[in-house]
Amino acid sequence: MAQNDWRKSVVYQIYPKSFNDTTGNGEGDLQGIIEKMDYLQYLGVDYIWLTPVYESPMNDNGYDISDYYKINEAFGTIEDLETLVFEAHKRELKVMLDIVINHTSTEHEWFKEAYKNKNSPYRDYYFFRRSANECPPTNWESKFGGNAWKYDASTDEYYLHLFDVTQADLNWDNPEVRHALYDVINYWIDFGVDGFRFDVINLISKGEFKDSEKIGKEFYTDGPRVHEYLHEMNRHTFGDKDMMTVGEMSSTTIGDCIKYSNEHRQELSSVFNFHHLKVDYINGEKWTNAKLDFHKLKQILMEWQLGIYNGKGWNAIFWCNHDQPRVVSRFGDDSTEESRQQSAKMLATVLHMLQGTPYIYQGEEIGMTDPHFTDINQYRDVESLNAYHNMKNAGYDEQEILKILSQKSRDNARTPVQWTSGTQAGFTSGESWIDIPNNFDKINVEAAMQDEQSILQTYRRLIQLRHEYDIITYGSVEPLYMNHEALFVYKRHLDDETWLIIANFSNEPVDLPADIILTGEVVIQNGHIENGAIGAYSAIVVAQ
Ligand code: TEU
Repeated sequence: MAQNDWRKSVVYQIYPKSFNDTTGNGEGDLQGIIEKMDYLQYLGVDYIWLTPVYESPMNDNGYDISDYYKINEAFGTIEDLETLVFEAHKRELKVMLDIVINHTSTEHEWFKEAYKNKNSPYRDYYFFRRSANECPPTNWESKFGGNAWKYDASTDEYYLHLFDVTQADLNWDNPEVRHALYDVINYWIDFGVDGFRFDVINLISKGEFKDSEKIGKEFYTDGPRVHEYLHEMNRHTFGDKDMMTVGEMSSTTIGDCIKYSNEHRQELSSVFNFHHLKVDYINGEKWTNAKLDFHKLKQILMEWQLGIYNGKGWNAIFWCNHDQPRVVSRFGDDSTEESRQQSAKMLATVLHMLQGTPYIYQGEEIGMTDPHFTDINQYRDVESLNAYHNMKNAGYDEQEILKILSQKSRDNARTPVQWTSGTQAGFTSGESWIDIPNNFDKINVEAAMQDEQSILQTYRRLIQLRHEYDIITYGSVEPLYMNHEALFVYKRHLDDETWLIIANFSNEPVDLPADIILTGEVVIQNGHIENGAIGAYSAIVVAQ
């Protein structure tokens, strides 16, 4: 168990547009990240992951890349990124870049060539298809709404876009495409980064283009040649380097994730899956209002804990990212200051004691909340705006739509990091590109750094614990009391050590089951335990 094993790492995710603005244009930039490097060191994380900073028309905030080798001017220059990597390394922080290679922007040179000339070699970089009738080639749906094929009258063909119409899917079956993408990865390895997050990487191998009963997912999710392609990518790029990689896997399975992340298969180091974040969907449908299904949450997390470990594979563990609402508003309780503080600490503890690599999304460490927007004009995200129009067309009432958006929109995560109680939360000297929740006077980094009891201090302690105690990284997991209404309980075991983790997800004290023995050393705790009951949103970890 090497001291520098990447498995002991904690990753901090940065969404540059909302992190810190140094130019006053209302959008974050690379210099803004450099400015906060000491803060990241203070937090104690090992890696920072930057969501895409490449040239992009920004229809999907950088997940629509128009040039893999250039930096988006809005974020800065290539020299800024060099400085960022240098400043990070100086502080023993590693840098991961986001690689989006399932699709490119339609502004990418490859697509522009492909689009204007049917005989161009670039045509086969994408999926252009004819249809036998008036309908698109298949009935597959875009993840952002509508059919996944866009018609081009000039050639009477359609191209495939699983996401926005400006994000055209790349044809990985074409070896030229694959090698062009490996060149991109190698360029950034030579640049000096330490790892990669691969966007929707389990969608790269499309199966047959046939009509679907399930919006098309079954044809391209964990598709027929995906493992072969990832192994090939590994061999041509990072495989023999000291790098950490994580693949974002959409609607995947445990079996496939073991294959993606099993070290002997030489694909990726680890995987993200989202099943535990669909526990407030109705029948798998995101654009609904639903409460957390607590049993389902425990069941899914534990199924993955038990399924993927013991040397089989490696998971990323996370509550938040730039696509998900803020966890304290979602599975915790932001209705009072006390419940926000306690539930954010409890959620952090319950997650960071699991096996896997924890990811902290900017602002999560200070318990930032959803902004609770009330007007459609406050939203910026292409997916949310599409969903709004689709729900309107389907006859939903405006208030109902706004309620759903305020629970589910990706913009919930995208409001700026609240640095201070000053103007614009210390994020910009101009005006932020998206509204800032009005709780920044209390919830901000400056205040959290001064308060010894803050959520931030809980996160710092959890990170230190992971670095100090091997049981958190390597220990096996034993789920307990799975049917309990309010408690999330499990044990970790390593050699002769046992740690017990108990978390109360409810807003009132809960009696501990009579056979729970709390003797041992308290490793971390928030809230209190009195007369055999654990307080509302409290959590405790005991080394026994
Ligand atoms: O997201 C992939 C993905 O499927 C989601 O998490 C997506 O945001 C969700 O399904 C919407 O309901 C990745 C990126 O994280 C996301 O920001 C991009 O928009 C998307 O890929 C396309 O590149």
